[in-house]
Amino acid sequence: MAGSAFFMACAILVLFGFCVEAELVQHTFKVSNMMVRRYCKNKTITVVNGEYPGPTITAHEGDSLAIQVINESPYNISIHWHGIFQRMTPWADGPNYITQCPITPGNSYTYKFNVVGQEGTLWWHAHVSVLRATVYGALIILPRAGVVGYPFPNPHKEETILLGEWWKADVITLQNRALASGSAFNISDAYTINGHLGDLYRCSNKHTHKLEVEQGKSYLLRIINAALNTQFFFKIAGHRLTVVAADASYTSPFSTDTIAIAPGPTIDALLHADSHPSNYYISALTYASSPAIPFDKAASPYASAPPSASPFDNTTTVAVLSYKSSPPSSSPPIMPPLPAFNDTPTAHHFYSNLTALHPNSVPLQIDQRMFVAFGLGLTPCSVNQPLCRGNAISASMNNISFSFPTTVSMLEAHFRKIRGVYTKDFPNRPLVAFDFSNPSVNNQGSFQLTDKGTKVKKLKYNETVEVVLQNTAVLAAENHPLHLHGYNFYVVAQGFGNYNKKEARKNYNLVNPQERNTIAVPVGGWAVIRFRADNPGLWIMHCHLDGHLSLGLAMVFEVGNGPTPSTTVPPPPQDYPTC
Ligand SMILES: *[C@@H]1O[C@H](CO)[C@@H](O)[C@H](O)[C@H]1NC(C)=O
Ligand SMILES: *[C@@H]1O[C@H](CO)[C@@H](O)[C@H](O)[C@H]1NC(C)=O
Ligand SMILES: *[C@@H]1O[C@H](CO)[C@@H](O)[C@H](O)[C@H]1NC(C)=O
Ligand SMILES: *[C@@H]1O[C@H](CO)[C@@H](O)[C@H](O)[C@H]1NC(C)=O
Ligand SMILES: *[C@@H]1O[C@H](CO)[C@@H](O)[C@H](O)[C@H]1NC(C)=O
Ligand SMILES: *[C@@H]1O[C@H](CO)[C@@H](O)[C@H](O)[C@H]1NC(C)=O
Ligand SMILES: *[C@@H]1O[C@H](CO)[C@@H](O)[C@H](O)[C@H]1NC(C)=O
Ligand SMILES: [Cu+2]
Repeated sequence: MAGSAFFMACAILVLFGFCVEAELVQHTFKVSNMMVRRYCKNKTITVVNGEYPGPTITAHEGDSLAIQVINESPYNISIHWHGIFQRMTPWADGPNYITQCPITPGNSYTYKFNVVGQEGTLWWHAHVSVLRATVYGALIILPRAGVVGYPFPNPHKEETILLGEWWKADVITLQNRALASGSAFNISDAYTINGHLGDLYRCSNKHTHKLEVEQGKSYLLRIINAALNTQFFFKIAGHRLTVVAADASYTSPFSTDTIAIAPGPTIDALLHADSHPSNYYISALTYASSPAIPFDKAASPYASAPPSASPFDNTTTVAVLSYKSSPPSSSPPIMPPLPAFNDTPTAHHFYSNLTALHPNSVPLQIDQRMFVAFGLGLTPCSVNQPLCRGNAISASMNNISFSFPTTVSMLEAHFRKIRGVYTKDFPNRPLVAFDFSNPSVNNQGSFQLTDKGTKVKKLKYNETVEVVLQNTAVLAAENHPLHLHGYNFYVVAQGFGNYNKKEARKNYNLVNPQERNTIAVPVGGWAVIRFRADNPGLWIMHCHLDGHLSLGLAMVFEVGNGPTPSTTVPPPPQDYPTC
């Protein structure tokens, strides 16, 4: 009786669009190589469904997704749904050799998962080698239909802005070279907005993204940094932006003229078209956090080359914001004043000033405390690096440079209790403490060498975790965006220098800290994150600068099952790719 009453109510409400069932959102992703033209030259890139950037997935909170990925490319592929919790579907998370083996050429895998308890802008990208350079797209989760809308005035329109990088050379070739020589991945030749280089690059003015607005209306910009290795400053001439969400978590409205965004994060911001009708540049250029470090070759026997300010791509990409009412004009669009490349105060102001829209459930009692020092380092060249001389560049967390397994995914090894794939001894703190953020650590060679391993930190279901993330200055102090799979975490504090518990605690935000899936840890500084391990599975936490992930800047949490069937990881799906 109650059931049919509900049905009746629902049937009536449907007429008014109020009672919408969760839907199944289905897509087919064909991954293949394709020719595109940039810089007046043709180049083969790997894409999804012949689109660059790839297709946008739109769902409502509460929906189920089924995305069949068919690999018609010559490369191994896997796709990660960046920021999706994947509760009870860790098999669909995507990172190569962590939760699955790659989908080999000619094969397919259907990623099935629900989007529950999160809404806003996320994205998807390849999580194998450097294919993420062109295999990416937006994943937008709208509020559950008919329930509550946005916690801000409805915008007139929504626009997705995907920031990316462009290399003239083939990225797989560049990666193979970097691996063989033990050197860093090449910097990009250009930046892109929605796949377009923009007016300022040679031979590119027909390749400029355009955004047309109407005077007096407001627009929701869903900004995604899909670059492999570049943090961006993002600005629009003549306009301020109001940030309303980050990483698909609502924030207190934050007004700014500059957005800083690391690779991985997303920012939702409202743009009010309230300026003089004209044409304005939307611009993105790098935030290059790495300052030059003094170096004493004699005192540093391990380093083969002096560390320096990391080289960076010193170019600017633009799109054009134009008012419908603006009179035709022959003068170029208005350029915003741009921050300096190393403007850390501006980046930090943005990164550290966001707060959650509402007070949230940040854990107050902590079961597991970790202190993780991480950054770059060196490791002796290995036999499969024929072009390497002496030491190869490496990266580590608590001195462990993460090695990916090759024969089985870690999640499958966990599920089937296969031994010898990984060990459960990821250290809770560095074995050797040193003056982590002091640039002179470069003159003390033994801090440069890293160890190797495939180690997890084991967590019991529902334990609360606090991780102090301490950036080191080894080789180069740099802002590293650390991304955790399977969870959002609360960023309770961040700062520069070495973490000092007593000082830092005074400034912990335990009321409304920003909730993120990625934290850009300040250059030469630290950040403190907290989360509750209520999502069983194997979850990688890694630097979202792709070049650092491949050097080993990663570790994995192994989170045990809960007490009930609904908190226990089910067996892998039928079509799960094995090695
Ligand atoms: C370059 O690519 C364009 C399509 O993007 C195509 O029409 C043209 O034939 C290509 N040229 C060469 C030399 O492959
Ligand atoms: C990539 O970087 C290496 C090392 O800096 C350099 O020798 C090479 O020319 C670069 N390759 C390209 C295509 O830019
Ligand atoms: C970057 O390029 C701009 C414009 O070409 C130039 O003014 C600036 O000095 C360059 N900066 C660096 C660090 O190379
Ligand atoms: C905003 O950032 C500045 C540093 O750039 C800091 O001094 C200030 O306390 C921050 N405000 C909030 C509310 O976090
Ligand atoms: C890291 O491990 C390497 C290799 O075992 C060792 O040489 C180095 O001293 C260690 N560094 C630190 C800071 O623990
Ligand atoms: C997990 O912890 C929360 C907070 O202490 C508690 O409310 C919940 O019941 C716990 N869940 C389980 C399954 O233990
Ligand atoms: C592709 O994946 C298969 C299965 O894991 C593996 O055997 C092969 O070596 C991989 N190929 C490359 C180029 O990584
Ligand atoms: Cu990094």
